[in-house]
Amino acid sequence: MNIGIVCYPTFGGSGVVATELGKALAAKNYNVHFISYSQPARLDFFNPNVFFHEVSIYKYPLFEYVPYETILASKIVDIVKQNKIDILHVHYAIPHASAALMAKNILEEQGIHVPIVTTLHGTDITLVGKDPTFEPVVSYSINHSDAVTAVSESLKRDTLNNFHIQKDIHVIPNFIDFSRFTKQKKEHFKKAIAPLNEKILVHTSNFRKVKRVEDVVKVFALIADKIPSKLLLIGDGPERTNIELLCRETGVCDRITFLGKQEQIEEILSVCDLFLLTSETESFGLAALEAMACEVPVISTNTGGIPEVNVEGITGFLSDVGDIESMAKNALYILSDDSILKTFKSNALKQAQSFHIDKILPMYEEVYKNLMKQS
Ligand code: GMT
Repeated sequence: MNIGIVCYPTFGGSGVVATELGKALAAKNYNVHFISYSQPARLDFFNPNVFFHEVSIYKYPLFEYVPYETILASKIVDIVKQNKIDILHVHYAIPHASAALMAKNILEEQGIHVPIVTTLHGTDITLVGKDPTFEPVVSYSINHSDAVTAVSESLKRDTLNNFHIQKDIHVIPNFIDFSRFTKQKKEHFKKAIAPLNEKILVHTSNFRKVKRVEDVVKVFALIADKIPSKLLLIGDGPERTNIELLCRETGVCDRITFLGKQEQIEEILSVCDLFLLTSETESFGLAALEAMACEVPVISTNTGGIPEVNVEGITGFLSDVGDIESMAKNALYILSDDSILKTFKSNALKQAQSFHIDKILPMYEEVYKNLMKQS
C-alpha cells in the first residue's frame, strides 16, 4: 500500500508522531511518502520504502503571506498521481486537512479517488482551531475527512464540544518505539551533569506560552531549596528569553542548564530522575510518555489528556494548572526516598509499555484497511 503523510517537519508534537508512524509503516513494507515544507526532524536515515517530497514555497511580490494551503494542495495532487497513493494521512488539521480535501476534490474530477485520514493532535483543536478565525474550516475538514482520529479521549471530547461534528472520531493514542526510547547506560552524562550525585529534573518542550515553562522553574526553585538537584531545560521557542530572566530572578540559575534542541533526547532522559510538565493544556503529552519509557516519573498538571498517560500516585502526580506548591511537594515526596523513586521509575516504564508501537500501529492499519475496503 502507498501512503502519503502530510505533516509539520518540526521537533516535537504532531511532526514527531507522523514521522515515527511513517517509519514504522515503512518497516512493515508500506511505501510511505512524506509531504512537508522541509525534511521532518526525525527523518534522517535511508530506507528504500520512505520518500520525502518538499513543498517548495513560491514567492511573489504580491503575496505578503504565501498561500501555503494552495501550494500544498497542488503538491498533494501531483504526489498522489505520480506515486499512486492509496491513502492520504494528514497530521494536524490546520491547514493540512483542508488542503487535502481540496486535492481530493481535484483528483476526484480526474477519476482518482484517495481517502483522507485526519489525525487531530491538540492545539489544532484546543487553542488555535476553535478560534473563530479557523473554526468553520476545521469543522468542515473534520466532517468531510474519510476517517478522523484523535490522540486521546480528552481531545475527542474537546473536538465534539468545540466544533459541529457529525463524524465518528477514533481515539488512537500516541505510541513509543522502544527500540529507541529505552533507558541507556550513560553514567558519564550523569557525572557531568550532577557530579555530586544531585537529582536530575528535566523538561522538554517548544517553549510556547501554553507550556508554562515559568512554572517549571518555580517548581524547581522550591525543590532545589530542599534537596541538591539540577534542572535540564531542553528545547527552544518564543518564551526562552523570559525563562532565562526568571531563572536569574529566582537565584537558581547555577543549577539550570539550557540544552537547546536535542536530537538524541533518549540519551539525556536516561540519566534523569523526574520529568516536569506544567502545561496549561496538553492533548496527550508525548514528551512525558517518552520520559516514562526511559524510566522517568512525571510531575504534571491534570489538564487535557495528561491523566490518560500519567497515573496519579503510580507513575507520578498530577496537580491543578499553576499549583506550584503542590507540584513541588509531590516532587519532593518522590525524590526524597530512593526506594520510592525506584518504584515510580519502574511504574513509569510499565505504563509506557502499554503505549508500545506494536500495540498502536495496528489501530492505524485497521483504519486504512477499512477505508480501502470502502473504496
Ligand atoms: O504544542 C505542541 O506541543 C505541539 C503540538 C503539535 O500538534 O505539534 O503537540 C500536540 O500534539 C502532540 C502529539 O500528538 C501531543 O503529545 C501534545 O500534547 C499536543 N500539544 C498540546 O496539546 C499543547
